[in-house]
Amino acid sequence: MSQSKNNRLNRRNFIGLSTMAGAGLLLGCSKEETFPKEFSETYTQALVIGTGFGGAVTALRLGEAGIQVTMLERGQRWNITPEYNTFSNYLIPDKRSTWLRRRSVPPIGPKIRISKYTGVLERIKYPNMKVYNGAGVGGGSLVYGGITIQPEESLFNQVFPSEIDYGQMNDLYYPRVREMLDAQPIPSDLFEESEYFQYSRVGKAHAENIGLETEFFPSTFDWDKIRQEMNGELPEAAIIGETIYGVNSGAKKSLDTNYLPAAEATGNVTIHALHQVADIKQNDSGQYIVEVEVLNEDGIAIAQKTFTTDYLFMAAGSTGSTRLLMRAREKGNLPNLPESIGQGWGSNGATMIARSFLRESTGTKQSSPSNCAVKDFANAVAPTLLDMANFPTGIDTRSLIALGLSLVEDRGHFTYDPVKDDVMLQWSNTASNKAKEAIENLTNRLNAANGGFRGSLLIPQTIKDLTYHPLGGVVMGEAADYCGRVEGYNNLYIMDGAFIPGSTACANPSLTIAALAERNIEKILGNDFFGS
Ligand code: FAE
Repeated sequence: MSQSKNNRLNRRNFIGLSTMAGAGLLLGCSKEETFPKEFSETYTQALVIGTGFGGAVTALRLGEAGIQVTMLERGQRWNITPEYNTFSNYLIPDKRSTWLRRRSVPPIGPKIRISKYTGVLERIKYPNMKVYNGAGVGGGSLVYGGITIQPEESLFNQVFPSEIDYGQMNDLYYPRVREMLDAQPIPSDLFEESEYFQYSRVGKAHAENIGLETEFFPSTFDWDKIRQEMNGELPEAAIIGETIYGVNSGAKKSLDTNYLPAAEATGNVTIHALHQVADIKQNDSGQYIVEVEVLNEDGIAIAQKTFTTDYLFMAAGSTGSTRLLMRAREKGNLPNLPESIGQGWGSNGATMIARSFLRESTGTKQSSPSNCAVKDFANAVAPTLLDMANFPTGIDTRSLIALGLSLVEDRGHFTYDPVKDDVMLQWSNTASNKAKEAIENLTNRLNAANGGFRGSLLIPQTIKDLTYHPLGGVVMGEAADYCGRVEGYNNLYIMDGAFIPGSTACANPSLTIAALAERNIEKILGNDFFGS
């Protein structure tokens, strides 16, 4: 389609939106201050929704190939300030901690009243499952623990179809991501000598006492900055446990410090923060129309924009992309989307556990990040990886917490509610049971050999109804092909955790999501952009 016809279509759309807005004001159905005040329309060759792992990889590689890219991100851009006070305090959270809620929502610890704000951590509460996501430029990397772990081949092949070749992932795409993220394991002197990592040493020794292998996985925390925090050259941040609301010293190498600035440096990629995608449609020429609400920092829509694009990349995360695509299908905006969209969702078999009344001290100081994992792949219930985590309270609680990731088959699906125009996860109250049994099996063996009890004063025995790892909804080989092309439409791609079949095989997901995005964008560029 010619550019001028494209502009005509956009203008029609623009007038439609303006008329709707006017009607809204006349009917008094929106408060004046919450109603979008400005409208604009833009054409972009490629558009990426979301700036997390899938989106950041996609934008960089498109930009390097000379494609003009617009990235839309609902959350804010968070730059480390000279005063080192960018993010909310960890133990006493303020509004910057939380995405549009009146109470902070830490998975463990006190929930504090705050004002509604476009903070970094989102919690979505579905029946039997609470899902945590990052919100802001950098997506989940703003709130994540930096664990950059590659699944083992035999487990990977139990989850992923044979079309995803582990050898190729291992040789090309996993190393490509690790290099871009500059992910490094904990230096041995810090692990062996620092009082801040006493908890990790205890956890590792306990696992080895029952014959389990442990791994120092690469982390995207900057170990030099952690040393600087320890010796007072930087303010305390990671070393007092900052992670899930951001790290004020800048010790976390989130995507806004690597992939995203590299994408912008190509000169072809523009990131729009506080741009929340509301709806996706298609015009008569097959271009995608992306309708956006521009938010202020309190989350109030202050403008509407429409973007038109030839290539649309979905990277709003498992829950975000699935929701946008299901709504587009159910409302008839993209009616040819397959029924399989919304299916195949999994929690990555995540369960949190605590062990307490241990014989050894676990330290009064417990630094982020998590740095060592226990491999319990012969667990009698299900193969399980245990990420040993820190829970700094300032006192020696003689307890340990950890995140278990078990290879289980339970899956949920999303349904659409036309009245609310929203989707709901259907996750049964027994769906997390096998993962819980696997982690309890491991915990009981650890306690029997080393002393200790399940649970602690602060943490229940197991927390099985929440996940930091939403995966699936637009799954490879079902709702999309094996390179992320969504079924039913041309030039529509899924690049994020929604593409993954519910598990990343006993590994935290960010590395696999990014590596698959590297793989898929290489194939998409070769075939769909520059193919003969
Ligand atoms: P994600 O990174 O979630 O990015 C999606 C982006 O889309 C976000 O920036 C959203 O704000 C944005 N978005 C959503 N809806 C819209 C919309 N309508 N319009 C515009 N923008 C939108 O997606 N994984 C690890 O591997 N290691 C860890 O240590 C680890 N720790 C974690 C700790 C926490 C507390 C949490 C919540 C997660 C953790 N994860 C970890 C999981 C990891 O962050 C997650 O798997 C990835 O971030 C998912 O990447 P995606 O590209 O799927």
